[in-house]
Amino acid sequence: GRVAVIGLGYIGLPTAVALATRGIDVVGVDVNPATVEAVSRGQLPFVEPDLAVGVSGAVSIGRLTATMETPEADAYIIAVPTPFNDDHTADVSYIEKAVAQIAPQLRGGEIVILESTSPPGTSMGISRQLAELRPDLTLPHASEGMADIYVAHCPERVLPGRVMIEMVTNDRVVGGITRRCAEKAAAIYRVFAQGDILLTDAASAEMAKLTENAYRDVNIAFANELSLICESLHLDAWEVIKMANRHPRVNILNPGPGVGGHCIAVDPWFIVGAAPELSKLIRTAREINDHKPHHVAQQVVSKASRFRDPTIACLGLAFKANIDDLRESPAVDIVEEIARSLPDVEILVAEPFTTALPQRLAVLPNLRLVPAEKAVETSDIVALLVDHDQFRSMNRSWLAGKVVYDTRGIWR
Ligand code: SAJ
Repeated sequence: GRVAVIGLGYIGLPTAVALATRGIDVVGVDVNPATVEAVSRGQLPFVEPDLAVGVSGAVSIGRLTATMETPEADAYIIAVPTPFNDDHTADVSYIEKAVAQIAPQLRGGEIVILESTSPPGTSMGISRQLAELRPDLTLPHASEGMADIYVAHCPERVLPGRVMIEMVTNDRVVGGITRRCAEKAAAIYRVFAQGDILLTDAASAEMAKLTENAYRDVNIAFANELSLICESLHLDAWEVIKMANRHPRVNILNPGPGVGGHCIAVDPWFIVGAAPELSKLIRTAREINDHKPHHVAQQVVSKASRFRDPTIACLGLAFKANIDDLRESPAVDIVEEIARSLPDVEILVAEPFTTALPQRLAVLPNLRLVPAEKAVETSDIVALLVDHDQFRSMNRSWLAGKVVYDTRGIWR
């Protein structure tokens, strides 16, 4: 059969490649003409290790094509973004648009799989939307027995930077509107998944995915709160955590400058949205992690007040170590806040994974992107914001005599 993957982003494209390189005919669908063009030529629209060779291979053997029109297919995998609105509610409009374009193609017997991380109830919503658009077809939520169309949720859980490995090796959760839906969806993932495939209902699968990222967020918040407490007590949080972690049942994560990325800083809000009165810890964790960049910026600003005409080095802009992704990055927020708070102070920014400052920073006249060595050399204050390997292995003697604010604890 043919699989249509809707959304050729960080998840959709690797999924399309994983299926196509194992002999499945895959049509990738995207609203962005540049993405469709790149993939059609066998090229990558973004950077992810090992994906480039997969795309060029899948396209050259004729198993992967890309288009802007949703085609007829036997299975549809929806992998579009679910951002959140200003009030932290989920924006499922991209999913609804994808479903609206799938609906006219259906003949009966197809499966529609939602991969996008979504609030509980979204898969059921897809089934209802399809029922409205196609009253001639039976949808699983409406029938006790057989349905014409199957709907399931199969959330991705791959780590950016390790997508091609984790896509194959991770266990997968597959939740169906009915058991039959889950079984049908599982058959598709068995084509490439080597991990276990766990069958459940759609809402449990939705909640399981959100729970994974909320768990990580809460644990990072615990570490971040500890770091604030230790700082106020003039203690080294990393030393305290290292000691505590030698207890056999304690495993505290690393404090940092805040939580970035498109998942962990977003998904917990979908749980809060589903049960606002009950999600006290999850909401507070989000607030602690969201507050951390402001705290870091203000610490650096207060250190600057000790100098008459200081220069500040900020090392790192990415949202985490050793990747080029600057979107939703606490480091970018911190650098912007420092630069805006100290308009007369020169700020030297080092980010080995980029050649240009993001627009938000490029407009600030007191900011410059320079190599790390130069930034450190010419500065009075050094703020370490990302634990890139390059910064870890930096010659420590460069830091002698500088005021250092290490938000990742890599230079202790
Ligand atoms: N961070 C810390 N301290 C830590 C760990 C992380 O401050 O101890 C920060 C990072 O610097 C970064 C943020 O948290 O700013 C998130 O980084 P991450 O590596 O924890 O996670 P992501 O966003 O790259 O990917 C997560 C993963 N989820 C979990 O580990 C539970 C991944 O498996 C998911 O597939 C992905 O979210 C997703 O798409 O949902």
